[in-house]
Amino acid sequence: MSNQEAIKKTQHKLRNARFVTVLTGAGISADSDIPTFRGAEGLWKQYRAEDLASPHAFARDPRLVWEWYSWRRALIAAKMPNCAHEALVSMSGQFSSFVLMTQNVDGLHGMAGSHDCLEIHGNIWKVRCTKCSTVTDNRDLPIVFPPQCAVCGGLLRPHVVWFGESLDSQILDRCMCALQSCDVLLVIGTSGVVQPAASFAMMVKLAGAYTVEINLDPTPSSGSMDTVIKGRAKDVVPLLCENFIQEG
Ligand code: BJW
Ligand code: ZN
Repeated sequence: MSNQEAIKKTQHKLRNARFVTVLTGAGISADSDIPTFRGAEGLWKQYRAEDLASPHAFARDPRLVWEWYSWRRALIAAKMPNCAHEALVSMSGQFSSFVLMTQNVDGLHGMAGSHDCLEIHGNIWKVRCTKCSTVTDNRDLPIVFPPQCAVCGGLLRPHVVWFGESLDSQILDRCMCALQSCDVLLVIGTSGVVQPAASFAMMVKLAGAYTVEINLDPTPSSGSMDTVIKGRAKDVVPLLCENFIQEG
């Protein structure tokens, strides 16, 4: 199927869909100039994931982990949502049910206007106390180390999900409901290697829904998708949405 045919097919599926679910990854924010994790320019080229994004790394050297998060917070603070984030906001009102879930911690979906976005890996603009688990919004730049909990004085950590940690069970339950009931799943800008999100498309397919991948490059999941659209999120997603609104 050519790219143009894949886009047309997806537009058609969306026009006939009632329940739509969307999973996004770092690729959608790459179009807002936020680095992805994997790939030639990815963050993991410079840093080892297990040295920074794991509970073990934080226990060993919380200052180092906070330095990395402070650097990323400063980088993200200057970035804005792009037209792919915005197109998903426009799309959200067009269906009986529209559920957006993201692996991104940058908060750009919320900034674009997607207020119910399920942030399955947390949010870089929140901190959590390692002692009393209180979660608070925090946009301080830079973070003064050691950041301390206002409630109990414990050490604060980024409110994100590291390797080996469980996802928030309430958020995961909401994801499962949306995956089991959707007619169409759009998977945008994720390499599809990190669990459990990497299994979402397969779950949806087994439940009988239509799966579409939008990505610059093929991924391990591409072969099992119903349709693959090759391209940048900022070019493809608005196209799907515009056509839907015009013809819907
Ligand atoms: C574009 C583009 C453009 C670029 N337009 N596209 C089962 C089997 C094996 C292992 C496991 C398993 N279950 C759990 C695990 C362990 C682990 C895991 O999956 N490991 C694998 C790597 C092997 N998972 C976990 O530990 C998870 N917890 C869990 O499952 O708990 C239960 C459990 C624990 C332990 C054992 C068993 C069960 C938690 C995962 C947490 C991931 N955390 C991170 C860091 C978050 C905080 C932070 O940001 O600092 O989340 S890692 C990092 O990867 C980040 C991302 O959200 C995540 C996914 O990355 P994403 O979004 O896919 O980005 P990239 O860079 O990989 O890809 C970008 C894509 O965009 C590419 O495809 C490009 O082509 C594309 N692209 N420009 C469109 N313009
Ligand atoms: Zn506390």
